[in-house]
Amino acid sequence: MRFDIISIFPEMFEIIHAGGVVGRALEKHHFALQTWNPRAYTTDNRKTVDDRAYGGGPGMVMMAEPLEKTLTAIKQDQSKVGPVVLLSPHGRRFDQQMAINLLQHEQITLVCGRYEAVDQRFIERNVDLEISLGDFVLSGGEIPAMAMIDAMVRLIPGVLGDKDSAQQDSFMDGLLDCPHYTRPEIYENSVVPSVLLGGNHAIIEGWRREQSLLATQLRRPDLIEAARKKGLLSSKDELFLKSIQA
Ligand code: 9WO
Repeated sequence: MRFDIISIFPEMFEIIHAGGVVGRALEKHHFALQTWNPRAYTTDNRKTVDDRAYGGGPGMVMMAEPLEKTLTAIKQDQSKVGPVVLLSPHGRRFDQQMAINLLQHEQITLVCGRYEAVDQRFIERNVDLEISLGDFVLSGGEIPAMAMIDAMVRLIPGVLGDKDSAQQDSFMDGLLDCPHYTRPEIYENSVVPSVLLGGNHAIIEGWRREQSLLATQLRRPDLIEAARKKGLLSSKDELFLKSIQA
């Protein structure tokens, strides 16, 4: 997977190199990343990328031309180009399934807007997909772009260890995670559930599944319904859910 990122703040993406799972994956060439600054594709001395909004109102709008010229440069540089994605609150809500689907492409271009907005003509002419991380407004698309990259890179085979990727599978059930504990056994008078100390793996797995179902039913009942529709709940799961209805 290759990510080409259009941003007037390319330095923000240096943090990806800093370490952690994603930094290591980059070092090991599990994916590639290149930033492209629209200021490099301006023609005026001031390298202008924004201008006032037609119709008035506060805030500046990102101009179509520097963004489109940046895209042209990416297309000239890359033999294969996948979808052009704009990070925007208007977009389709990002989730784990979208991360999986987008990973099927060899290349993705992420467009990070700044100022108040992006000229609609750039969006209509060039953007294949608008993606939102949630119903909030930020000052730019860079942080959502990095969040998307993080979510996708974790799914690339070999990036996580075997133990961690098994963990991914439990999220693939569409349920929330069970509670986790580590040493000490007693912390400020609060104990670790005894089932986890017993060493019976079948019983532990059964407890974890129930805890996942319980947390999901309480906090995100919509995910229970979705898992049910996908056939991800066993009859044992259904019996447990019935037992906690009270
Ligand atoms: C801003 C905006 C505000 C209200 C309704 C729709 C909106 N669209 C945009 C927009 O596309 N803004 C550009 C990108 C330029 C200004 C900063 N941008 C942005 C992206 N702010 N917030 C996001 C974002 C992206 C993904 N998930 C959540 C927020």
